[in-house]
Amino acid sequence: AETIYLKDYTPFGWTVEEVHLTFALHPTKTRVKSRIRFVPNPDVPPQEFFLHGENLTLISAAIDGATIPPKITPKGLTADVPVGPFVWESEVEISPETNTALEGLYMSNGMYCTQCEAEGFRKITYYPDRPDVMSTFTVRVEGSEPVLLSNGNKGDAGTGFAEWHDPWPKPAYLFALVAGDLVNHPDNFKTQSGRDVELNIWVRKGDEDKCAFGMQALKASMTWDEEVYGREYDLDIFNIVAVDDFNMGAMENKGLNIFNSSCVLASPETSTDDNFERIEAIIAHEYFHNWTGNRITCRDWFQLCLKEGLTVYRDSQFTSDLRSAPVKRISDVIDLRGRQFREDGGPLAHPVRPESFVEINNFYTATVYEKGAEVIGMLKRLVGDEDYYKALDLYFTRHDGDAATIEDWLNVFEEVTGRNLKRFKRWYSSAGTPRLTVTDKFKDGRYTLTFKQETPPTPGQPQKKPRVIPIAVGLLGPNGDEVQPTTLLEMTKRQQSFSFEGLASKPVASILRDFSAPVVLEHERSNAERAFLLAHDTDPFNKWEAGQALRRASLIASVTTGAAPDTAFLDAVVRVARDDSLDPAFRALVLQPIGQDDLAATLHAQGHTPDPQAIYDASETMAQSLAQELADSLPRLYADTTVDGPFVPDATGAGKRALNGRILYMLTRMDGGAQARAQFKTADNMTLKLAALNALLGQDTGTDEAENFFQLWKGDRLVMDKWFAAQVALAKPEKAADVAEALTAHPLFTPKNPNRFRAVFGALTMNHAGFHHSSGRGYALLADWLIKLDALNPQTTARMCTAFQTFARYDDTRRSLAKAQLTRILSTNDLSRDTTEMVTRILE
Ligand code: HT7
Ligand code: ZN
Repeated sequence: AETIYLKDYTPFGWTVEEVHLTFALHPTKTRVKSRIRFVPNPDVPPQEFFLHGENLTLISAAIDGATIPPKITPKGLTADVPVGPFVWESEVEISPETNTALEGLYMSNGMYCTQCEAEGFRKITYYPDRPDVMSTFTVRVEGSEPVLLSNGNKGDAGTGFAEWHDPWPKPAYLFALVAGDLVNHPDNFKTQSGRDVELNIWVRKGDEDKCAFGMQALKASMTWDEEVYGREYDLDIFNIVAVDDFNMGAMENKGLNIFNSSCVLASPETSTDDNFERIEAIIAHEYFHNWTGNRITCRDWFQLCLKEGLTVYRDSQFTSDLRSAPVKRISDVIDLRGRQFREDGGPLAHPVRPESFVEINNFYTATVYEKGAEVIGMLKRLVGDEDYYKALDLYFTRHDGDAATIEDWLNVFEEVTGRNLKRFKRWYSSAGTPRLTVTDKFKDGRYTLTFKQETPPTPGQPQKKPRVIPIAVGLLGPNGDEVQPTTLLEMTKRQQSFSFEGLASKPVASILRDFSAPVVLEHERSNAERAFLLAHDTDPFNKWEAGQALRRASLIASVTTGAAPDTAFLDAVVRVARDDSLDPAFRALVLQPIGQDDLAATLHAQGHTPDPQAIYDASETMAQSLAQELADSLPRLYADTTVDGPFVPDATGAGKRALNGRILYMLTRMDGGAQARAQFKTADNMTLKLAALNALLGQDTGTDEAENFFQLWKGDRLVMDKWFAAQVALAKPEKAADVAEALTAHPLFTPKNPNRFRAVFGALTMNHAGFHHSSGRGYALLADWLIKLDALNPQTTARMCTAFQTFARYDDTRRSLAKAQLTRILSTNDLSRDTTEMVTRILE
């Protein structure tokens, strides 16, 4: 397969002035007619006229009204075209019903829908399917479905047809069409300049009662973007559609966002607090793309972080403003370490702006999204809030309507601040997570911190240059008072010292406050100091981080030396758990176990070969010890998590329920499950019900409750995903693969629905000791199913292959078992380009 390089970028030889499309819908014989006006681009040397097109049956093609015979290639077509402007017309036939890849036009539960990002439009019609070709679209949809939708504003409509016009030039990846027997949850919004916008969430009949929260989130997002970024919505209508079969979370098509139903439908009975928060964030994310992605798009797919990093950054600001900023920051860092650091430390590491790819779908990664957002957070920290918003204003005015690059983005910051960002730009070009080591010295009232940065080699990048690292630091005096409030140190060299003067005694430094840079901080310090920070740090992130450091040190000692859980850790955490003055959400985060995969990464970085079973055993012992230490307080703490009144999915209630989950988990270890069974019976919302079921399953019990849950919810596909996932995620390591395999035989299991497939196999891969069981059963089962899935849906298959990305860190037995499965996948006939690229990179 061909590798595409950033350095080879060349603009398209024509501009596209107008696109007219007509769809005559049919499950297996949809006809798509296009009429497109091309005008030669005078700035580009002449090139062969090439239009992308895949899996299309060409019915006819014409230029300026005269039929032509184009030359069809596996990737598209070429044709002889006039020297000046011309009108291209074509008609193609496609088969949505048999399109199981969920890319292009496909069917989900009888409804037509599209997914065009990144390169799906070429499966709909012949077109220059690249993000730097932008045009206005007029679309006519013909079909017997009651609801016929496309991008932009409404045009004529009548029986069996609807027309849509999108006045904003857009790349083809933002095209969308939906047709089906849908019902809407309507609302409206008045923008800050007084424009009335019709809002709709379209769902299948029966889901109408699950739209109110999403609509509220949409309106909150629209208001927030006006208030914080001065960005207003720009069409008369904004439609959201919920689709069951979808490869990712959601898609920001202009004026017609399409959502995985799991990312928009919510009700207290069927959705957890985590679901509500995620839905709110994804609705905001897709809405925010209207400016960061749609009005200003990407020149090419190498610039993906331009829209994704910025939009993730914006949605994290939104969640911080609406909910709790510290809780959001801590949760984001847990996620970053779990997914992005994992990627950055292994064979799939790539820069935030990659320089080459085979299949772009494989680069919708935690590095592009989450590290991309971290880079923007660092930039904002370095230039300050005022200049950040000035730079953003300039970005929006200067590049509105453009297909832009990271250079364009950094230029506006350079212009506004007068800074030279050449070194900072390394965050975009260099892969890998920097390790930041710190030592300190105190003499004559002067406290000196010396930092060293080093980034381990990553594929294709053996040597690393130093990066600009913003390090937020505060100092605490011996009595716990803050003697130096948060100051930003700007590290630019490999090694650099910073001093603080006039201190009465040696302070305790709180370093990398608010996780001011995506680095691994290596700071040798005593457990007493960590416990001190957990008790006194004024920075909520570092307060939590101190507890993590204690817990991590104790677990590593248990795994490597068999040591019992550290009493300094147990005492400190027990104090936090009992401290009613602290936010329950924060206490829940302190009580949350460290992921076993994360511990394996730490062990590996420290030169050990991680043993998944030993990590599991140490984690279990730790959890048991914590439950025992807290045993006397558990009933009281449990009672305090009661939330009176009807369920409200806000941060306050969610925080209490998160703590409920942690306490109940411990209580179940002590009372044989009595409280969890009672909670399971009486809970009136999914958060409490699932917490109870999880607590029971975690103790290898709860069979009756699982059956009861199934009987109650077997008609609700999103709740059933939870049921599938919980059983696999919480199975004992030696049973996990068997449980997963048994569930694949369940009548409700289907690999065709990505949510269901991920429920079972995502859960298996997240059951660290289960997936990496020394029998190799986890590896073999996943490989069996990835091979089956690849024939249906390459995108989701390739994404799920990432479960194997850490295989090289384990012992010889596991390594060779995993390698054998990867090799087996790679040798499959007709393996997709997506999966081939992924497995090849993992094996390199
Ligand atoms: N921009 C979108 C990314 C995307 C996607 C979404 C659904 C299905 C397939 C997809 N390929 C790429 C989603 C986002 O980041 O907002
Ligand atoms: Zn996005």
